[in-house]
Amino acid sequence: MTNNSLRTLFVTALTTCSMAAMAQFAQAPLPYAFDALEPHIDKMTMEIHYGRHHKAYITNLNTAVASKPEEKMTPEALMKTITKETAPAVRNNGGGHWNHTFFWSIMAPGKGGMPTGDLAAAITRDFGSFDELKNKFKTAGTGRFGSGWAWLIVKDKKLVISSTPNQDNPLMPVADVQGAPILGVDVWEHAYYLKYQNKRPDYLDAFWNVVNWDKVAELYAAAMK
Ligand code: MN3
Repeated sequence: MTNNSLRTLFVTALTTCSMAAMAQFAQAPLPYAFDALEPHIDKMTMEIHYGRHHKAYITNLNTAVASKPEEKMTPEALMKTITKETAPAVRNNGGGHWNHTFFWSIMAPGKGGMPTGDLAAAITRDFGSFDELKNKFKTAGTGRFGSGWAWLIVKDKKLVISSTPNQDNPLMPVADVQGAPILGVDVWEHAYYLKYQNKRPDYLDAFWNVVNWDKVAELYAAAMK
């Protein structure tokens, strides 16, 4: 090996180490192609939403927590520390990172349909019917003025629908209603404007076609343990 190639190797190793130390929070690959949720959620929206919005939350979060204890936390542990006193950059970008990672995971191509098993039984028990859950979830999403999220959560072993402003979520002690999220939808305009413009209700109707009920059922089971 020449001196030059040794030197290149050494510099590469150093750069890799310092990058890893800086970038505590990282973006997992999208679990499907950008166009996989078409026609319900369009390719360009997914490219911009995942590639720019979500990515920017992570970049800004890493800057906000650099050399702070929060840097070592898991995203979920970080959410559980968010109070009114938390720096807005940590609350907003931390929430942005957790929320979007969650959102990508509860959608998938070729999904939709009806929940099954224990989850379906719990929906009937707590809402009367799946249609009633959908009505209440849509009301939470359309009723959130400005930007935010609608959620289906497990709270005290029951299913509850709630919504949060901005990038808050039900894991945060600052949320009005706290619980374990098992389903959520982004109602920021960046999530739907290219395809649906101002028609947020149409986007919320289309969302059901891409819900990954297998994943939601898994989250439900974990939350009930
Ligand atoms: Mn978003």
